[in-house]
Formats: sequence, structure tokens, C-alpha cells
Amino acid sequence: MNNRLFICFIALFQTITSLGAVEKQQLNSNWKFRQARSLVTWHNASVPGTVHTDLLSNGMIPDPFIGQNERQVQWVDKEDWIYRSQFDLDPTVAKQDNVNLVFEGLDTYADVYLNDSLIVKANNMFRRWVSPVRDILKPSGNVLKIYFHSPLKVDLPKFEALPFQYDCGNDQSENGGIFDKKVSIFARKAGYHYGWDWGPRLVTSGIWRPVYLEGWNNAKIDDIYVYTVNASRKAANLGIELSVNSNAQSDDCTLLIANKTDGTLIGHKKLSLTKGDNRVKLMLDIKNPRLWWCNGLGKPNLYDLEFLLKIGKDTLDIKSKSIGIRKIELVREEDPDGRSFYFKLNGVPVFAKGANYIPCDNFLPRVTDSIYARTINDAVIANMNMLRVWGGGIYENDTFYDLCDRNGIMVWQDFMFACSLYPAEGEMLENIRQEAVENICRLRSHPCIALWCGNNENLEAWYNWGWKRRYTNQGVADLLWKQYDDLYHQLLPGLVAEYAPDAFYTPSSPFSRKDGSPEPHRGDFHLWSVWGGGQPVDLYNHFRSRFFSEYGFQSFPEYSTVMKYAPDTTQHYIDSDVMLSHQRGGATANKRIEKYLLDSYPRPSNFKSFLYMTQVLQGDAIKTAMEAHRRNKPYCMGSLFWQHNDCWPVASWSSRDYYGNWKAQHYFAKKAYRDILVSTLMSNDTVRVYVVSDRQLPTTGTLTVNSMSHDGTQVAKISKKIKVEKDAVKMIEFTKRDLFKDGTDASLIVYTSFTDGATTYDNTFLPTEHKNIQFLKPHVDLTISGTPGNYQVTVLSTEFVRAMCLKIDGCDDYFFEDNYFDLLPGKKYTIKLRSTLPLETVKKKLSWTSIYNSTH
Ligand code: BMA
Repeated sequence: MNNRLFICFIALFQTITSLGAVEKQQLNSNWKFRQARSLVTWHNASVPGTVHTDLLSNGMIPDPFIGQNERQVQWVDKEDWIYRSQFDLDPTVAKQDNVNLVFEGLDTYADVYLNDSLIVKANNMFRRWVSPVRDILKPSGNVLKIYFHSPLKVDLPKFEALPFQYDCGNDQSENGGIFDKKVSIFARKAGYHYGWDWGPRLVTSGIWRPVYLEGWNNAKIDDIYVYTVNASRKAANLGIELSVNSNAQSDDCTLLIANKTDGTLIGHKKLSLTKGDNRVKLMLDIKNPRLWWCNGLGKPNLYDLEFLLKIGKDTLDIKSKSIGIRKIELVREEDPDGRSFYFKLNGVPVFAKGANYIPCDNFLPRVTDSIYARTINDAVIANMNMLRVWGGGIYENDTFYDLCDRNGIMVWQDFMFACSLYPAEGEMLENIRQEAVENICRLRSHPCIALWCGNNENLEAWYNWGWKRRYTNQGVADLLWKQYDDLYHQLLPGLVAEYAPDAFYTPSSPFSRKDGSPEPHRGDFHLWSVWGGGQPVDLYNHFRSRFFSEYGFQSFPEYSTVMKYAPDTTQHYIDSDVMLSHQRGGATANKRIEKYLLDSYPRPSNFKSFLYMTQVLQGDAIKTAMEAHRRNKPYCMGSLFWQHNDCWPVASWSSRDYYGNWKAQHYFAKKAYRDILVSTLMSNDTVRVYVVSDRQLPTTGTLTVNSMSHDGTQVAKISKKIKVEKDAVKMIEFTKRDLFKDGTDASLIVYTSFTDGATTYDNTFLPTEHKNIQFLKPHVDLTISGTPGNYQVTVLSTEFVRAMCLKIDGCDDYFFEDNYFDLLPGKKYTIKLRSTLPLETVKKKLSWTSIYNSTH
């Protein structure tokens, strides 16, 4: 380390506060809004916010998430709205030579006036809007006014003008009262706002991200891009590119880069700036770097860097950035099986374990940092290493990616196009180009970003959903394909290559080749034959693909959640109006859940039990898939189920409901995604037990297979010492006779466990369908100990308890570390319970159910 530079750097830091870095003035307060047509009445508004949430907090609309209220608010998107705020200029900002007004996000068609000058005409919610306003600002009494045009009114004429329709099946235009006029594809706005098969139609408008003034003198750092050129455990080579905006020509500039943690200077460069935008490039060598690893493979090490821009002795700007040193590659190689699709992190092939992610709310500004933190933490504790930010939502907030960086969650990032064709030409294509450049630049330094993907299922729709054939007019079909090709095969990959050359791009998900249907042996695949196609869950055991980027199964949320949207208990049956309006997967979806359930499980005894049973059904189905995918490693290298979260309370494919409650599926994922999985599969007379290891070293341990009856009578117990190679699958075969002796399948449980001495991994396997099993009435001893924040619940039963589910009735503030677990006869099990409730309350309100209890 260079001592002279270090001292100079410390000196710089000491003077920094007194020097003019970029000054910010937040403009998120003091807002009012009104319907454009109502000329007089202004109401209080929140920024960031939406028209809907402002109407709601002013008591002007009912809560659209309750009952069928969504229907009563459909007028909102047909109106224009005006937002207005008055502010005095901060003297610190007033002193600056340059002042920009920055909107981090405007949803969507918005004319912005500052002191009556029109300064922005926004038309894309995914872009930032920056406008130089130094000359328009006054010291006091500035008026900022935003006119939001109804997205429907703007886009309907575009629809009417076309002789054909763009396919966009998820747009619930009928619910919006505009018949089949699907206009969502004309707006660069989150697709799910127009409704989806898990979401309501709530087409928002508003200042959905923060707004502020930023002022600076001379020069400021606009953007910092840090990427890993090479990384090994011994040395890393980083590329750094800065955009610096300068007022004037200057030859006396310096850029300093410091490691904030220890104050060391790790890079510096003399610069000569020209007026306007400057690109500054440099390389950094880091010895013995602490590499960024994903959850499960190592620590997600980050370096907190500080970038200082100086002219002569004055510091002009200072910016911080946390970076991770890592290489992520998407490996697409021809091989004897077809074509691979897997990720390599720092040279290590990674089996991707995770889920698809949608926005956490229909009203995006309501997603607080703590909701983001919980959402990512729930991925981490379920042993996930990847989330896919799906293309019908948004490019997420910075907080989301910061959390993924810090927690080792790799992000598969879709561009915001899903299940639709888009008019990608002319101004729209240019608008998309800007959107893509901005978002690539915003996200490109995040170590979590693993892949950019052009769209969700648009190619599949073209070839497999009959879209190509539907356009019988050849001219129209050619035009649509040209637009598809221009966007996903020309524009977006070109922009990724230009602005994030270290990143990987895939044109669509699923994808095998440009000009054909997705093929499971040649790329990523969405498996919807189970659920959508009505095929039995067992198909998951046999259907192979190189990477499952989607598969899913629906359930209802738990009773406490249903009570929030359906407080009227007369609505508690699956065909009721409210239950149907909180099910967007099609008219038959609730029936489909019921059919799958009754085909394989005993009949639940009441509505509450039914909700619970659908979660067990869903959990069992997705567990089957997760385990099958992992058993198929390395042919298959990824399993991302649909979906990690909900945007409102609803029956859906989510593993956690809108309120963050874990469904059975999330608990099952936590187990199925551990670094070692023990999984059993039976066919004819053979029982195969697989031990799947994601560890990077060989593991030796004891595998035990224990078959017993539901009252605990042991039938057979076989233990073996085995060695599982690193990152490999070991299979051990038994005959049915070995394990079951003369017992019948229906009366047995197969309990498998693998222990390496320190940790035990286990699983239960029931050799026959639930509906054919005579579950015994469980006699459970339950004790609770501990103090608020840290309770232990111990359960012991003389009979096997399938999918034991603990709840604290009427309370929200609790989390069981494990739930919906199988309790073996005679085996004590202690579960940690996090809750701030007093012990007495926990004791009084703790209840449990199981398959037996829910069906008798
Ligand atoms: C997928 C997604 C979504 C959809 C989900 C459930 O294919 O891409 O568009 O919501 O299935 O049907």
C-alpha cells in the first residue's frame, strides 16, 4: 500500500464535508392531488404513491383487496389526475451552478410543469426523468405540477387505429369495462397492473418513486460501472467505467478510489475532462480477493468502495458503491444430450435453486424496505440461490438488488415483456431502447445479476400457443415477427453487449433456438403440463429438462389471509363470488385444485381444513418436482418454481402469501433445497434412494432407510456408510421386499436419513396415495418453553402425523422455523418459534392440525 497516497486520501476525507459535493433536496412532501375534471377539491397525497392509494387513504374508494371491491375502482384508470406541490429552494441547492429535477419513476403518461413551464413529457414508468431546471427555479414558492393522463385514454386510440390486435392474453380488459380492447402492450408500464392470472386489474398512475432536486458545481459522477474481468482466489482484475458530467474543460482532475472499510486507496487516475459527458476507464488489480459467492457456495463478499472526484484541491463529488468480485457465466454448449443451460459462478457449475418473483404489491410504493428484506430473507432461509425477476412486473428497486447482493441470491433479470406481442417499432422501440439502457446501467454493477432475458414466454406463445397461426394475414404475421426479432434478437442483446459486456443474455424464457419451440433438452423450460395441462403430479418425476425456469401448482392462502379478503363467512366456498374474484387463474382453477386434491387425498372436513389441505397438496407436488430436478443433476441444472410471492391476497401458485405467511410449499422448499437432499423414488419392485449433494467436497456419511407402520412398529432398518462425490448424485437401490417385508404399501412410512456426523438430512416417503392410507388418530404431547422472541415447541406423538401444521390463532406476529412437517411415531421434535407474544398467549392460542385432523 502506498503510504503517501493513503495519507493524502485521509486528508481528503477530512475536508470532504466542507466541500461542495452534489447537494440533494427531496421533494416528496407537501403534495396534493385531484381528479383533473374536479376543478376545485385538492386532497392530501403521498409521494412516492399512486392515485389508488391516495384515494384509499382519503376514504374515497374502498380497499380494492377486500371482497370484490376491485370492481368498484375501475373508473380510476379512465380519469386524468393532477398532483401538485409547492416548495422553497434549499439555499445549499440554490448555490449550485447546475440543478436537475429528478423523478426516479413516473407512472406513466405524465406532463410535468415547474412554475408553469412544461419540462417533461413522460411515457415510460421504467425510466428516470431528469430535467435541468436552474433557470426556472425561484428561491421560494416553486410550484411543481404533474398532469397524469389516463393510460386507457392515451392507449385506446392506438388500439382503435390498428387493423389487427396484439395478443396479450393476461390483460383483463373485460374487468376494466373496455370489452376485449387490450391496450396494455402500448404502455411501457408493468404488465400485471392490467391483471394477470394471479393479480387484479388495478391500472395505477402516480409518482411511484422518489423525486428530488440535485445541484452541483463543475462536475459530478453520473454513473459507476464495476465489472470483474478475471477472478480467482489469488487475484482479480476489475474494470471500472465512470460517466462524469462536467461543466467545463478541465485538465486538473483526479479520481480516487478507496476501500471504505479500511480506508486504503486502491486506485487513482489523473483525468482531463471536457465539457459534457466524459467516460473514464481504468483497471484495478486486487490480490487475494474475497470472491462473491451465492447462498450455499460461500460468502457473498462485498467491497464497499468510495469514488472521489477532485479538481485541484476541491472535491467535486463523492459516491459509494458496494461491489462483488465474481464471474457468472451462462453455459450453453452442445452436448450429447442436446444443449446445456447452466450457470457457472467463479468457474463452479451451480445448480440454481429458487423461484420466480413478481412485484410484492399492486401498489408498488407500498413495498417497504422491510417487506423487501423479508422477501429476500425468506429466499435465503429456504436455501435458494436464485430468483427470477419475471417480465410482467418491474425492474425492481435498488433495495431489492442490494439485498440480493448482500445475501448471495443470483438474479435472473427479465426485461419487462411477458406473454404478449408488442408494437416494437418507431418511437416505441426508441422508448424501449432508453428504458433498457437505463436499467442495464442501473443494475450492471450488482454482483447478483446472473442473466438478462428478453421476455417471458413470448416465443413459446408464438410457436406453441397458436399465435403464429392465428395471424392468417401473412403481412401482419411478418410484421409481428419482425418486431419480435428486432426487439429480442437485435436491440436488447446489442444493448447488453454494449453496456454490460460481461453479462449474459437469453432472448426469451423458455428458449432453445430463435426460430422454434422451446425443447426441454436444449435450454430452459417451463413445465405446465402438471397443473395447467391437468397431468398427474407424478409427471414431475419423469419429465426431464436442462433447466426448469418455471413450474407451479396452486393453493389457497391460509385461513387468516382468506378472512382478510373474505371476512363474510357465507362466502367460504370455492364457487362464491369473493373466492372466485380472488382466483385469477381462470374460471376452473378453484375446481382444478379441488379435483387434484380429491383425486389423491382424503376429503377435508370443512372449509378451513380444505384450505390447509390445498397447501399440503401444493407443497407435495412442488416437493416432487424440486426433488426430481435435483436427482437429475447434472443433466438438469436448475429448478425455479413459480412463484415466490403474491401481489395481493389470492389463491395462486405462490409459496408465501401476500402477507408473507409461508405456505407448506415454502417449508418444503427449505428442505428440498438444502445442500444435501435425500430423496426416495419407487417404481414397480424397486425403491431407489438418492443422496444429492451440492457440496464442493466429497461427503461420507451414513444412510439409513427405516420403514415402519403408522404406530411406529419397525418393519425394516438398513444402514449403510456411503460416499457421495462432490457436486454429485449417489443412488442406492433396494427391493421392495428389503424394505417392506410382508407389509402393504398403504400401511408404511419410509423414513430416510443421511448423516455426515454433524448434520442430518431426512425425508419421509409414503409408498401409496394419501387417499388410500388409513391415517391413525394422533395422540400428541405438546410443550412450549422459552421467552418472547425465542420459544421452543416440542411435539411427540405415538402415531405418525402427516403434515403437522402449527398456528397461533388470531395472531400475525409469529414464525415457526419448521411447519407442515411429518412427525414420526415416538420421535420428539422441537421447533423454534419466533414471536414477541407473551408465553401465556402462545400457550392459549397455539393450535395444530394434520391430515388426519383435517379429514375427520
Ligand atoms: C407462467 C408465467 C406467468 C403466469 C404463470 C402462471 O408461465 O410466466 O405469466 O402467471 O405462468 O400461469
